[in-house]
Amino acid sequence: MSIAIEPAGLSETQRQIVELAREFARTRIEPFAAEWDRTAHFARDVIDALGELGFLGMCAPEEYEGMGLDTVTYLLALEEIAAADASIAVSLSIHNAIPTTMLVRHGTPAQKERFLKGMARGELLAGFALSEPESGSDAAALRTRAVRERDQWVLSGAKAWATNGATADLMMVMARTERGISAFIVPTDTPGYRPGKPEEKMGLRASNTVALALEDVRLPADQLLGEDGAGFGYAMEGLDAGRLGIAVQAVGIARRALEHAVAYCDQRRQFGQPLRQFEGVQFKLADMATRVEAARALAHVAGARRDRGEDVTTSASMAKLFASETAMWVTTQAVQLFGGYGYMRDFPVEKLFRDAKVTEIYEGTSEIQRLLVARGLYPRG
Ligand code: COS
Repeated sequence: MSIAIEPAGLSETQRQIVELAREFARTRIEPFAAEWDRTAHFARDVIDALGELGFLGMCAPEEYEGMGLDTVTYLLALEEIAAADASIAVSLSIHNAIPTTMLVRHGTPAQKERFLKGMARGELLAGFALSEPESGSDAAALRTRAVRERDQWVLSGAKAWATNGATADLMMVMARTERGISAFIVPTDTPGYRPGKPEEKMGLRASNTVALALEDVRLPADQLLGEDGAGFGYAMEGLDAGRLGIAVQAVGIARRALEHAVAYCDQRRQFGQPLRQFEGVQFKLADMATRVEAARALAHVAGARRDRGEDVTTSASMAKLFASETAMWVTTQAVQLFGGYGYMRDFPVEKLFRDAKVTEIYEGTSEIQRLLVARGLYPRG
C-alpha cells in the first residue's frame, strides 16, 4: 500500500493533475525547500511557474480562464505541493480558496474580468486580510474602517499576519462600513497600502507573512465586493474553502513525515536489527499511517460535499481540525523515531514538525474548529 495518493483510483483528469503537481513538486520545489526555509526566501518565481501551469486558477471557472476543477481534484493537487513544501502550498491555498471563491460568488462581471481572469491565469497573486492585532478568533470584532467619500471608499486600519501581504498583487481586505463588515478588492500598489517587514516565524518560513498598515487607501467605488455590509458571510464562505486547503496542507506535511519515518526505520539499525522490526516502532508507524489516511479521507468527504453544493462549514472544520492535529502528532512521532537526528536541521523531519504547528492555528484555531463542529450539532442555536 502506498502512503501517497494512489493514481489507480483516480479519474483521468485527477491522475493528470496529480502527476503534474507531483512532478513539479519533485523537481522544482522539494530540492530547494530546506534552503528557502533557512533563508526565509519567498519563491515568487516558483509560484509564477505554478501559475503558468494553471495552479493559480484551479478553483476558477473555465469561462474566467481557470481550470474549473472540482474541489476534490484541487485538494489532491494541493496535497502534492504541500508534501514538498508547506510554504508554497499556503500561498496556493489562500489564493485559490479565499479571494477566488469570494470573487466567483460575489464579484460583478466587470470585477471578474478585471481581477479573476488575471488571478486564474497566474498573473495576479492574491491574498486575504481579515485578522487584526486585536481581532483573531473573534473575526467580527475587526476595526479597520472603510468610509464612503463621493465615488471612493477610503480604508484605514491595521491588519495582522497577512499571508502574501507583501508579495501579492491584490488583497481581499475586510473592513467595517456604516452597514457592517464589507469586502474590498485592494491592488497592493494602491497608495497607502503599506506592508510591514516579513514576520520571523517558527515554520512556514518561506511564506510571506506581514502586518499591514492601511493609511487612507482610496479605492474606486466598484472595488467593493458584493453588497455593502455582507462581507463577513463572504469571508466565512471563503474560509470554509480555505480550511479544506489547510486540511490537505496538513495531510501533505504528515504524509511526508511518515514517508521519511518509514524509510528511516528500514535503514536505521539498533540492537542488531532495523528499527522497523521493533514492535513499539511498528505500532507507532501503524498509528501514523492510519491517521494520515483518515485525515485525507475526511478532507475528501468534505470536498465532495462542497462539490454537491452542500453546506460544508461543519465538515470543513472537522477536516481542518483532524488533519492539523494529525500533522502535529505525526511529525512529533517522526522526530521521535529519528531520535537525535530528528532534532537536527540537517534531517527533514525537523522542518515538517515546525511547519505543522501553524495548521492548528491559522484559518481558525483548533478551538474555533471545535466550536464550529459543536454548533453544527445544534443547527437551530
Ligand atoms: N458561510 C456563510 N455565512 C456565514 C458563515 C459561513 N460559513 N459563518 C457565519 N456566517 C454568517 C452568519 O450567517 C451570520 O450572518 P447574519 O448576521 O446575517 O445572521 C454572520 O456571518 C455572523 O456569523 P456568526 O454569528 O457565526 O459570527 P460569530 O462572530 O459568532 O463567529 C466565528 C464567527 C467564530 C465562526 C468566526 O469569527 C471565525 O471563523 N473565527 C475564526 C477566524 C479565522 O478563521 N481567522 C483566520 C483568518 S485567515 S488566516
